[in-house]
Amino acid sequence: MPAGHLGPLRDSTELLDEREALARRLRDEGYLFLRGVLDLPLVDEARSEVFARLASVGELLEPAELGVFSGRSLRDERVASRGAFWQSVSEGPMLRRLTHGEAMRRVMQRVIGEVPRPHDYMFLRAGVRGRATGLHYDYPFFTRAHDQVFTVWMPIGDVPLEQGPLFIVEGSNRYDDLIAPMIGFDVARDDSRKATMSQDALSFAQARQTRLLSADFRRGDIVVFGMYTLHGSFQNHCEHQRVRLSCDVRWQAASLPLDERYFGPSPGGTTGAGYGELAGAKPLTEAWHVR
Ligand SMILES: O=C(O)CCC(=O)C(=O)O
Repeated sequence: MPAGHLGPLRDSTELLDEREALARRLRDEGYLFLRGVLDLPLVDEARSEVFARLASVGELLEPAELGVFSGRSLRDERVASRGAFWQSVSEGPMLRRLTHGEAMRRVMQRVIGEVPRPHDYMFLRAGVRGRATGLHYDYPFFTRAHDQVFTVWMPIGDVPLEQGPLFIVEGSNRYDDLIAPMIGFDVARDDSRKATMSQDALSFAQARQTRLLSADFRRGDIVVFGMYTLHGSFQNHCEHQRVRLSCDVRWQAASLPLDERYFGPSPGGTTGAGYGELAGAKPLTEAWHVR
């Protein structure tokens, strides 16, 4: 990344007790970067829980807590259903205590200013070397009922830049030329266009003369952003084959209507295929070689 196009996320942790300023920052910048707001031992327990499941299908070297990819997967040999396996990993008790528990609820109550409600369906991501997420807005996935939905992206453990964390495109919440044509776009109902851009993030940032904002994430940090904030993730470049573990969960005011796809004991997810539609349900395989 040329230095001019990479920048730091602005830390808004000190605004957590100032509801108006917090809301203004989210509105103005399209995101909130909040450091150390989660219970750190719980992050460690959630990480161990997920990594133990990946190790059980041969994807991690022992000790599994280090999260080092083994270079192979026995997932399809050992589990009857990819979707059922991924749902059970995504609903692990420690993970859910972290992602849907009291600390998260307190933070989101402050952000939303009302009793918050998280989606039951969540996107757990175990990214091996070479994995990245292309540029997109979350609008086409989550705004069927209304657009007052917020994504919470959370590293589950430290995720330094070399492991390919989330980035936010600075100022993208004011890109009216991209936002206006997106209004009404529902990715599950309109297959004539794609939610993810084909342009790579760096050339996009160069063309727009903007920066990709990210951080060396530490356990306990979160980023909250709205449906009109362009984002993606960098490629995992870790030489030691460490898996980048993170999740993203959507939150809204409990008083607002629900998009039923994402709630209940067996949520269908965006397309209705349940947890089986997620990239996370696929066995881990390295996407490319750094050298
Ligand atoms: O973690 C990633 O790779 C992408 C996350 C994302 O797109 C999201 O949180 O909406």
